[in-house]
Amino acid sequence: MLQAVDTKSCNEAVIDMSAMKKSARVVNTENRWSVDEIVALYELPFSDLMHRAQTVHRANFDPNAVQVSTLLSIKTGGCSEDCGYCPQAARYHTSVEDQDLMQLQEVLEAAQAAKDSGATRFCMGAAWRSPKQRDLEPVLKMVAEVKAMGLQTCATLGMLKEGQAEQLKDAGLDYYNHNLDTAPEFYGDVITTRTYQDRLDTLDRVRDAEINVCSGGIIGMGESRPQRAGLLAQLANMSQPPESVPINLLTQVEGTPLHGVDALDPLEFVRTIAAARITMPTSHVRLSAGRQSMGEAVQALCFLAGANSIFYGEKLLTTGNPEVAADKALFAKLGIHPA
Ligand code: SAM
Ligand code: DTB
Ligand code: SF4
Repeated sequence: MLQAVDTKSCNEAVIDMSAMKKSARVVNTENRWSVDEIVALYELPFSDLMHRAQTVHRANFDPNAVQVSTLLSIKTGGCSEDCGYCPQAARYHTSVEDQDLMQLQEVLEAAQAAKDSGATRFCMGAAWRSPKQRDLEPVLKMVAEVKAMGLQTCATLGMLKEGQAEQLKDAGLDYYNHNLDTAPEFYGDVITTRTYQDRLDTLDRVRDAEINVCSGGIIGMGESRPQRAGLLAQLANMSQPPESVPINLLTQVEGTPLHGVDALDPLEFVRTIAAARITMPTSHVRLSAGRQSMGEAVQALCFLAGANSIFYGEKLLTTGNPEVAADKALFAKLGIHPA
């Protein structure tokens, strides 16, 4: 089982953890990062940090290719959890309107539209703490049919119980998104209805079912720089780091507890992308929520820092995202091609 890494005395704990992994799995014993080492990356002069990130990026990826995923909220709002950033938590009074699980046909229409506009992956998100078996059955059908359309499939449905990841794998799921959200030390300030270990257990189940892992977090929730580094250390020190690492800038939504926290300096966000790239050289780092408020220049810096995936389409789950036309224009301006 994956364990939350004690980020103060990091490396030994990580080695113990990897020794517990299944022997059949390819275990990455290189590129181990302490929190202090990651903080030291943040403290580099900006140009040195960007050069280092860009060098790592070029050694592992086409620097001008950006993977594009489209999100669809297949079940919206009314969630029992208390995630302090989330407009879909039932306990917060936000403008989100609850919506039951969508019908298969509507989901397929949205997937076709995403494919037509150039997305290669379709990610279905549900505001559940954890899917019940009766919730999962229709989602399995959606996964199978979206996959049959020639799109990569991704789902984010909350915590998975024993056996559920295998069902998703059998249906054709390529990626499962489940974020650690922040460092273990800050986690309790944001969420109390599920533990950090619950999240690690779900990621373990996804990994064991041989589904690609998509896991990252949110920056700008009032965490400190060492806590930002602590999140990256958790991800980078997994025995197999996630294939996909979404880095979200908090989208502040009125009615949520985190509405009104001090806005993050955009260059600190860029530094986080660069540190993610350096510490997880072969992972896709996704510039996720928050692009709408960033402007082109900050997004360009994020691509330079090694971000090579975005959410594409006018909506994330409940909040806005840049228009497809604006993203196409930005890609053209930067010489980026979608992958
Ligand atoms: N309910 C499932 C869960 O929490 O695992 C899946 C959907 S949940 C909305 C997926 C992720 O979206 C969260 O883990 C969080 O990282 C991100 N997210 C939610 N609200 C956000 C916000 N306001 N700003 C940035 N990211 C957000
Ligand atoms: C992730 O890391 N970011 C996406 C996706 N995984 C599911 C969600 C962002 C949600 C932003 C707030 C909203 O639109 O509700
Ligand atoms: Fe529910 Fe997911 Fe929002 Fe948390 S992030 S309140 S689990 S929908």
